[in-house]
Amino acid sequence: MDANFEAKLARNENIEPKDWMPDIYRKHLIRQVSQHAHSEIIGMLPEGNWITRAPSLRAKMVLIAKVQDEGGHGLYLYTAAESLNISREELLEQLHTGKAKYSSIFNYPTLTWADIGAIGWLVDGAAIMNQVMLQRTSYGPYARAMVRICKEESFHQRQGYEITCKLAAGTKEQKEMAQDALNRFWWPTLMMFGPPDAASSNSENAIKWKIKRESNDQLRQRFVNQTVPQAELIGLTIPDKNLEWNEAKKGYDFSDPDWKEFNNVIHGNGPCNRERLGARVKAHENGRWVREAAIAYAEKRKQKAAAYQ
Ligand code: BYC
Repeated sequence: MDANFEAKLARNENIEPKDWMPDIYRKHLIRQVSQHAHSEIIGMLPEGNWITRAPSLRAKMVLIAKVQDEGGHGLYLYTAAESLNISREELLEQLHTGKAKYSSIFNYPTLTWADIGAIGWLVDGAAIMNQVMLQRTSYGPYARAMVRICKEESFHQRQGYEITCKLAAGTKEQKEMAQDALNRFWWPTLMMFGPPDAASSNSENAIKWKIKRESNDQLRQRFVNQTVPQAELIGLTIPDKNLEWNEAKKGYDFSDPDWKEFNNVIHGNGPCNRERLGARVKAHENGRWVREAAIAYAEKRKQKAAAYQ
């Protein structure tokens, strides 16, 4: 272990791409940052399904902007991952062959417009909870990418909460739709934070190297504490009979999600895993001519520039 690497971590300074770093630190980051990048672009799919069915022009414009932001987040994160000495092609190959994971949450279907509200409110809400700490992660390019991503995610969370508020204040059927979306997305959202600390194989190194600043359980607890009052304010009910304020810990007690279901989903057997990966591979194939044309154009410009020298 290089003393300079340890000293930088101890001083809370960022590790930069040209700095020496242990190979396991590099590999750990490639795994996490690429999983994060994949989540952003796979995350475009369930919401993208609703662009053509958004209930107003305003809702459509906002949703298009949000889905486009997710594409941008993917781009920053792939670039951060590439700075760890792995190519974009390799990263995408890992996604397309099922070798690399992406967030479990995107393997659930979006059945109604209320699900778009639930995704923004809960899923982006959970994503920010995790990503605020990642602004202080030890790897410089990842930390800097997170600053901009967090700003955009907070807009996403608000657009989702706005949709849910409107439905909750609407007709009886609209309120039921919002409640149904909350019932279906609550447990998968809690799973987004990863397995319980005791079962989190990567946490020890992640905390030691200041990649993660807080544990899966700490962030999950904070998310529950923040979200319960938001549900109560608009008359929706969190679907957990064991949910109860615990004055001693100044937080809610709540039930565990079904960790067996989580393990199934992250191993490729969730309700939409095959559909999502199929759509991604198809989009990649359909974009082949664009990539080839862009490379050919760049090559031509290089030749032209050389001719003038
Ligand atoms: N889904 O040791 P652990 C978003 C895997 S989306 C799938 O605790 P770690 C958005 C984990 O990879 C937000 N897999 O792992 C976009 C590991 O397997 P491997 C995406 C999961 O890394 C569009 C194993 O389980 N955010 O922003 O310490 C629209 C054991 O876990 C999950 C990120 O990716 C999961 N939920 O902690 C809307 C944030 N959880 O790799 C929103 C960056 C665990 O050893 N990532 N696994 O085979 C992280 O912060 C961490 O990687 C995690 C897991 C908290 C997710």
